[in-house]
Amino acid sequence: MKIDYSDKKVVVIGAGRSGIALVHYFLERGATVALSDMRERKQIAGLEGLTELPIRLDLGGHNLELFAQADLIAVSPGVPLSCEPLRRASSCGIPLLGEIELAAREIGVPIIGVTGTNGKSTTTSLIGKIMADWGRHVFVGGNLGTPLIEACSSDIDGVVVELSSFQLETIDQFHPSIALLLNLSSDHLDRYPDLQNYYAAKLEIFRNMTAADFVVLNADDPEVCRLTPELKATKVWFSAKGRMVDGLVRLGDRLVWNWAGADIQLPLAELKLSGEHNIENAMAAMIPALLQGCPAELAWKAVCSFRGLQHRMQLVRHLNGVDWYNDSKGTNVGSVMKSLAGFSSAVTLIAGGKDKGGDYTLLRPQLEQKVDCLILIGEAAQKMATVLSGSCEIRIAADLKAAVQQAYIATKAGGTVLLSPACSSFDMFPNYQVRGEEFERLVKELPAQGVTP
Ligand code: UMA
Ligand code: ADP
Repeated sequence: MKIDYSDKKVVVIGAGRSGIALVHYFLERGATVALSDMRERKQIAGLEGLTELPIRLDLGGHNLELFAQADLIAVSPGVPLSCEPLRRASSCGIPLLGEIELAAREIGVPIIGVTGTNGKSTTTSLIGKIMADWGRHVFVGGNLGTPLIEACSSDIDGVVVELSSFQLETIDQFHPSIALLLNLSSDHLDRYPDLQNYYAAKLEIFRNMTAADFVVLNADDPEVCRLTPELKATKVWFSAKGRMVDGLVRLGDRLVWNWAGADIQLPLAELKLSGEHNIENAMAAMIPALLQGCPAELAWKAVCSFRGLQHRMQLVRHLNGVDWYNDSKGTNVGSVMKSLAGFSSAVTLIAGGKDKGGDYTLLRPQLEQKVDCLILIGEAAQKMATVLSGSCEIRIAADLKAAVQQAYIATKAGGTVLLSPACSSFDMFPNYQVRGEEFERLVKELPAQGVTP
């Protein structure tokens, strides 16, 4: 049922996807709405749809007087709670609520929440695909792209939501009936003071879970095991390394559902997604379906018909004997390590972007073994070049176009060019999708045969 906000003055912070969805949500529920963004109007895309609406637009900075008059401040995930205007508002006693929490207060159907450092979008999409093929009408979104608040206006019987640490920071009552924690490694150290704070935000997903709920955990991830000893919900594990846990175990070329005496085995050969990490994602995605009684064959068929998401290890072009891959969503060191694991030699890696404080030295062994040339772009380029010096040939390019041109010249037939940045895109692009699209466009323009572009 819709919550009545008709006597409330709401300030929405951030005019991105979440903020715009929040504006519509609050207007539909009668609130007096203002939208505040630190950027100037000309820097913000997508405001056209708001011009006719009865809202106050407050752009080019955050107005503390406006905040002080609010009954509630609705915060987009990209806006840190530690920023000065929000800290001041909070100290005046004004409630700060995130988009996920606001949505959760109204969503009346069971929620499957997916978090972890890597593999969230793929796993969330896989669960969504299984549920849809099983005939369930589920909302699939969250950090994946469609803000969860949009689920409030949908006629659905379930939710599958990808949750970032940013989104989990502001939850209070949010309560998934099944929560997945895929893995934990370093990320977002440009927002968190240390790894512990980043992990703590991730673990918030379990905050309200009870003995009636399930948590799906990766038995092969030491940090996940270390940080989840005491949870109220029932633990269901997955192990792609064959650990005999209660849950889904990979044994050679089969997955075995080792749960409550079940006799279910699934042939791995049918999986279309490539890479060890996608076996983990497929395993994690199967568990909610199996727990909910979805026929195993139906669920596995849905997983096996999934071809993967854009900007994740996508083959863009085979040109002059060279494979060009777009892995623009490889935005942290851990994900680049997984992506490189799929190659044995002769890789030209294009990396760099906005530094998130990751430990790039972890890439050294793979750079030494399989990367012939590392081409760096963006704000992080110099730092990465310094810490990775000596591991392979390293060049710095002025922009993505120059990087693609250098890769075209440097990579011989039989080799691979991989865009997998280990950084976010926000220094040079609005988001990772635009970075990936630009890469694909540039690659498609390259001439066949060895003509210098
Ligand atoms: N802004 C302010 N004040 C600030 C900081 C930012 O006004 O102090 C403004 C910016 O100027 C900008 C707006 O906030 O106009 C952007 O808000 P946002 O960063 O929350 O972005 P949205 O467009 O609302 O997208 C967010 C998620 N973005 C982030 O968490 C950074 C999207 O995840 C998500 O798809 C979307 O909500 C819907 O749920 C993207 C992402 O990069 C994919 N996520 C990170 C990741 O995956 O690593 C966590
Ligand atoms: P997320 O939504 O968590 O960023 P995605 O499913 O979008 O994850 O995948 C992004 C990138 O992360 C992929 O291109 C791949 O390099 C890497 N990746 C995907 N799944 C995993 C996993 N289970 N473990 C480690 N890395 C992964």
